[in-house]
Amino acid sequence: MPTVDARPTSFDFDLDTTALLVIDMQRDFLLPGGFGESLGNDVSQLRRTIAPLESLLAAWRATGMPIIHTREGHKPDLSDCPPAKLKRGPMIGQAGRFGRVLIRGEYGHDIIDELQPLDGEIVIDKPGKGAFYATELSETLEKNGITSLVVTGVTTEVCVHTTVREANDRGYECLVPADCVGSYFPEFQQVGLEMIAAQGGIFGWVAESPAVIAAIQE
Ligand code: TIU
Repeated sequence: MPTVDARPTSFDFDLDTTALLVIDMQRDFLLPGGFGESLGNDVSQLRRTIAPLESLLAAWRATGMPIIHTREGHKPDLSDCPPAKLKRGPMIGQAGRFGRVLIRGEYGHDIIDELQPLDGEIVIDKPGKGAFYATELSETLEKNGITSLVVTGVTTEVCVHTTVREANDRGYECLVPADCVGSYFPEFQQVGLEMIAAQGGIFGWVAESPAVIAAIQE
């Protein structure tokens, strides 16, 4: 059984029951000139996750273990966007540099070129921050016999955290590679990771991706 050097303890996982989750690596959040940057955010804080994620994805693909990508967004008529979310995110559905912001089918809503899903990889569209809410993720994991998740993507304290919390309550073991998750805010990155591994691993484990890659290549 592969073992990863992680916080707060080592993380043991079974190659047959572990999936890689790549959360919301979308152009709207990551591209210079896109929605995220238009809000005044520093996208370089997210873009530093791209190279480590490319390496982790390549290693994961070589094992044949499941890979699930998610995208945050809404139907073109916004019928799946709660008014409360729209009120605090008035740009949603408006014209942005890369199409209507966070709308399915728009260029900006899709995953960045470097991390495009390959045929056979699962893509889950989600209207919320968590990947379990109003999606087919639970059924997909059950169908594939998955009990552990390696959770990556953006942003650390928003969609990654919400998903890890949802997964934890559903009984999944979650490992978060620190270099493969990113926040626009360095202080949230740091404390977001600390919160996961605190109290003996209140939500899961935190590691570095080279340790995960070494473990799956053993
Ligand atoms: N994917 C995700 O985290 N969505 C967000 O809106 N994140 C922010 O940090 N705004």
